Amino acid sequence: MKLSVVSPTFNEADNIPLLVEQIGQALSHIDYEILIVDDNSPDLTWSVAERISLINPRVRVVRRMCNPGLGSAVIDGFSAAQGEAVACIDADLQHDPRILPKMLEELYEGSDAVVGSRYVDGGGTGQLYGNGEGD
Ligand SMILES: Nc1nc2c(ncn2[C@@H]2O[C@H](COP(=O)(O)OP(=O)(O)OP(=O)(O)O)[C@@H](O)[C@H]2O)c(=O)[nH]1
Ligand SMILES: [Mg+2]
Repeated sequence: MKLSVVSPTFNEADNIPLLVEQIGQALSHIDYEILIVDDNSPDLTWSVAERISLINPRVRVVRRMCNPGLGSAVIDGFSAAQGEAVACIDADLQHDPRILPKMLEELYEGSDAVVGSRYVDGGGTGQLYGNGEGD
C-alpha cells in the first residue's frame, strides 16, 4: 500500500529539508510520497520544496495561489495524493514521523482512520526532533 504524506505549509522553508529527511528515515521500508501543499509562502517554502523535488522524486509540491488556509490545503493534498493511504503531518517538526509505520499498520489491520495524539497511551510531547510541543 503506497502512503501519501500530506504536509500543509506556510512559512516553513527552514523546516522542509529536515521534514523530508525525517520522513524518509521513518519510511525507509515503505512506498511513499510527500506532498507539500504551500500557500505561496513569502519565505519561499514552495521554492525550497520544489528544489528538493528535483532530486527526490518522492516529493511533490502543490503551490496554491488563492483561497489560503490549513484545512483546504490538507483537502487539496488528499485530492492530489496517489497513495492508497493518506496521512497528514505538520511541517513544523512537532509531529514525529516515526509513528507513521505504526499508523499504516493499523490501516492494514482494518482501521478506517488513525489519529496520533499526546493524550493516548504511549503518546507524549517528547523532545524527539522538534521543540517538544508535539500534538
Ligand atoms: N498551506 C497552509 N498551511 C498552513 C496554514 N497555516 C498553517 N499551516 C501549516 O499547518 C501546520 C500546522 O500549523 P501550526 O501553525 O503549527 O498549527 P499548530 O501546530 O496547531 O499551532 P502551534 O501550536 O502554534 O504550532 C504547519 O505545517 C503550518 O505551516 C495555511 O494557511 N496554509
Ligand atoms: Mg505547530
